Amino acid sequence: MKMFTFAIFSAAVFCGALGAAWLPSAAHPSIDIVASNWKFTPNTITVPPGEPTTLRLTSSEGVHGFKSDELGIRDTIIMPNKFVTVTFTPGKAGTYIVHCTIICGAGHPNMMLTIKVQK
Ligand SMILES: [Cu+2]
Repeated sequence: MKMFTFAIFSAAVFCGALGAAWLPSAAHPSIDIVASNWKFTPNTITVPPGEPTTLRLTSSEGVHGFKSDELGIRDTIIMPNKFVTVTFTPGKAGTYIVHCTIICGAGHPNMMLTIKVQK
């Protein structure tokens, strides 16, 4: 009986490991970014080129905006305590600066997120 239980357990562990290895989306979890007055947290992220990346944006303070023509990120409004999701596929490796698109106060000109596209 003990042998039998062990066999089932082993099979479950083996299948679990195999399942994880075959899940392609596990390699690219979405990245949470919190906007506030006047910064994005984190303020720098690194994403791989040529693969879809999903950002989950929210605000803990104020209404902010997000957009990058270079990276193909559509104009997005970030509202307090709501999540908005954007998915984009960066083409070229490099460092991109994404500025807040809404005039949100004194610190607005310096409100930016750095997106590093690299392998
Ligand atoms: Cu802002």
